[in-house]
Amino acid sequence: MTGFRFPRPISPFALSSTGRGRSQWRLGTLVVTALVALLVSGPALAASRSGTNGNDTLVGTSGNDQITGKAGSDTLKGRAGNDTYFFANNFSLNADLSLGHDTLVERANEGIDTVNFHAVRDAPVSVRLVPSWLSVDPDFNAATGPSGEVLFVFEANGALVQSTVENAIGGQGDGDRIVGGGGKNIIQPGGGAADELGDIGGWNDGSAGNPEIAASNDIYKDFADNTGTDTIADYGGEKDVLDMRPFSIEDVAINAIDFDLNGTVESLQIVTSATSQVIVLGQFGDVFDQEAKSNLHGQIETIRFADAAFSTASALRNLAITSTEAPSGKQAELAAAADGLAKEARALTDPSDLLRLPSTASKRIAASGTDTPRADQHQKLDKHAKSQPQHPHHDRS
Ligand SMILES: [Ca+2]
Ligand SMILES: [Ca+2]
Ligand SMILES: [Ca+2]
Repeated sequence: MTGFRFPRPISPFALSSTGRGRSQWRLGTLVVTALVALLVSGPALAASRSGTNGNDTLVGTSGNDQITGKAGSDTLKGRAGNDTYFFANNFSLNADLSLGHDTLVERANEGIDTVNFHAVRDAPVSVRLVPSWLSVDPDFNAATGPSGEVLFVFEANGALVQSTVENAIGGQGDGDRIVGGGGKNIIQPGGGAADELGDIGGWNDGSAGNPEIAASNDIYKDFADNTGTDTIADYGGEKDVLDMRPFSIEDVAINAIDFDLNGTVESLQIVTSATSQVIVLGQFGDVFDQEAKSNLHGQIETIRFADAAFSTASALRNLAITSTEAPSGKQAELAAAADGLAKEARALTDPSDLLRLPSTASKRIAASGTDTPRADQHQKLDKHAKSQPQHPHHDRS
């Protein structure tokens, strides 16, 4: 290299008799400065974190992370970004075969996050995304499944902090129950039959009842793997969406039905096969007197198919009439199955409790005026803390 020189102003490698050390120091500073700039301003890096069947603490990044705690009592922290948490059968079964629980940590400003139970196959999952009803029952911000429970609440500086989870995907088994609250929720049944979906944003059962919840605009989607009856009860909102894609209008039979058998047509039935359907309770009017009892206004404002979208109740109602009057070959087959399917759906539904809310707890609290659920939740967290093995872990939240 002797005798070879870069022009001095351009290269930090320039070998002057006096400036060598200083140039190298400058180079190092430049590189470090550039790296820091990249880390600070560059796109957030997402991570995929997977735990063991023991008790894990998994911490995401500021990007959109994928977090899988597996079995055991895990603490899952997505931090900022739109994170997805994955759960399978036995998702909080401890090594000694006792049932533990996972703790999900997501503060309100930390992205739009999803709990995905699609890998649960053996039993129903129940997901409730209603942190504003913690005072009614801690189960309103939690999810349960086969040998699994995940609490959307954590303890910080001795106080309980509610996590905010926006979206939920059900399991492949039958009988999932997913309920959204005052936030904008995306709810997916996840496959299987007899899934009950809904959103209680808009709830109002009077001053003596549970706290009112502001109406919210929610999305229900991904019904292609439904194998039986899925029902939707959405309390309020002005821009709710039922996304029936990939079905097109020709793939389904659409009926306006008298679900509560009081002589008035009020619900929407979308038959998707001879054995499967989606029912929107109260799409066209009051169902089971729940408008007066709890302020259920079941209308979904936009119903989207692969080939068309309907944004007014009247357009959909007209389509329901047309679908019944002049069915094509496939639609005739679906229409023939419709009455039997409606009966099946009625048998699955509890008219007084369409979303099977933890009503026992709500009555107990309403009667006593005490705050036992919070105590319950503290006990649960305390028990959890005691069941955790004593090992150092780095808590960065
Ligand atoms: Ca684990
Ligand atoms: Ca997050
Ligand atoms: Ca909602």
